[in-house]
Amino acid sequence: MQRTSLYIDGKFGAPENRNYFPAVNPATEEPFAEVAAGQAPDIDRAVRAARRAFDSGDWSGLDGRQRADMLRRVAQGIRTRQKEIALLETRDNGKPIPEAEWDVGDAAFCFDYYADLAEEQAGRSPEEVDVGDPRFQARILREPLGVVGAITPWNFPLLMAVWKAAPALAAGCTIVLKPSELCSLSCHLLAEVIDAAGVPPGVFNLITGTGPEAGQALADHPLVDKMAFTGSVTTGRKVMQAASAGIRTVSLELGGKSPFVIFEDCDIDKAVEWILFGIFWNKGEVCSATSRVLVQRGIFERLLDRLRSATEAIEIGSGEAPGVKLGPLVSKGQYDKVLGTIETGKLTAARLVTGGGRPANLDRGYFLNPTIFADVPTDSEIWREEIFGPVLCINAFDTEQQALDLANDSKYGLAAAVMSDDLERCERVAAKLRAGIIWVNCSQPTFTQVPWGGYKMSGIGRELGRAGFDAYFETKQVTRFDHNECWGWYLDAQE
Ligand code: TXE
Repeated sequence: MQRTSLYIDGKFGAPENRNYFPAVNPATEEPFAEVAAGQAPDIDRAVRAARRAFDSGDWSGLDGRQRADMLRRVAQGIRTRQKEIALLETRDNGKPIPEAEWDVGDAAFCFDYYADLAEEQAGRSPEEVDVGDPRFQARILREPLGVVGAITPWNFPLLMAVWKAAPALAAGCTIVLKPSELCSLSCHLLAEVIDAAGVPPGVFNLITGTGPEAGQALADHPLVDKMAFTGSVTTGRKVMQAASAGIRTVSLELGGKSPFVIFEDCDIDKAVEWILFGIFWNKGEVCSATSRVLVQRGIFERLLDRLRSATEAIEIGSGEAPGVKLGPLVSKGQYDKVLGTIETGKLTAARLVTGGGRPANLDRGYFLNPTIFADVPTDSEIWREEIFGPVLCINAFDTEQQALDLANDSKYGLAAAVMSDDLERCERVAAKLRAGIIWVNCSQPTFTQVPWGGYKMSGIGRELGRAGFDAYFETKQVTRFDHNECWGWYLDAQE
């Protein structure tokens, strides 16, 4: 069985304790690889390597164009190994192969995109600022922030790591990546690609391991300058608490319970297609999943009918099988959590429209039927809490204001979507939805060039786009006294 290693200071090697844990294929429930279980001593070695690499200036001091060349080699390396990485991602996570290939393509693009920004930044001169006193000259410089600790989840294992690694490396930072213990393998391949691209030792380090043993040690490490985290609110809070002890910057991308508002003037098939993609893509294990759908009453029952039949036609099975659109949930733990939440939903006054349990023909693997609840009490757990599985809640509304009130009544604010043939109305609603990502007449398409992140408890900071690059810089002012006279506060000004 394949065994993974840690990647520290440019070398692949075993964890100090020589411990490993199994990677389990969620479609078969069988272990298929052994993952290195890094712990605090490994994290410490990796952070020190990243610190040395940063402080030496071997990476941060390079011209952005040189870093860009290296990052483009990483992008090319990912593309060359796209099929291999996608297959591994599917075995580890369960997602259908076309979705995994999509992720790998996006990961390569992300490296190219930030390579372009690194190059652009290198060609820019520092901003000069008029401070209103001719004796002084002030400049604003941007410098790479330092050592980044990145903790990432299992739903897009490669992509969430790349959303952090690509801009951090492009900016000139060094990084220690701790992926989720549930899906670590594609990040191991990423380390191989980065190594082969010739990125200097210590610039990128990979420690696989559990959250409490490796993740917490990274979040607590005093030599880390910034923590970039994607995951649950509970763990995000711990990362932020640890950062408060060391006064470190954090970016947090946490959960969501995103609404999708559908007005009765729109085409029902179009709406159904985007609703399906909004909640069943990636098995609903998507932080921005539009898991609360609000449909104007005039088309509610017709749309629900069409949605039910389309949902029941979704092909469920191993992500490796052709034509499958819904793979198994990532793990036994996630399967039990989602099934448990469905059971609590059945106890409410909500109407179970379809799904609600295991597909009868699949007795192994963490498979669930795509599930829809309608007429859901808005104080119930299934309406308010993130489920992170293929479970949709759908309710009717009458007026635009009522839709907005229902949509915004959430502790989360990651994403929201609106659909109507009346574009003015879409824009009006988009302006009033309290979320960091708004989709109009669609749900979920995500582009590297635009910022990603949430309002309220969905997080702090933005990834992707220019904002995702800026997040890896410090700002420095250099103010120069440029005058022949003495300043004249304590001593007299002289000619
Ligand atoms: O998340 P965790 P889990 C939500 C989703 C899911 C729930 C639980 O609702 O059902 O969270 O998933 C690391 N110090 N999201 O338990 O624990 C962990 O090893 C430092 C939404 O997998 O947050 C992993 O690398 N790190 C989310 C990462 O945190 C710790 C995606 C995320 O795992 C740690 C994933 C600790 N004490 C889950 N404990 C999204 N926003 O997309 C764990 N980790």
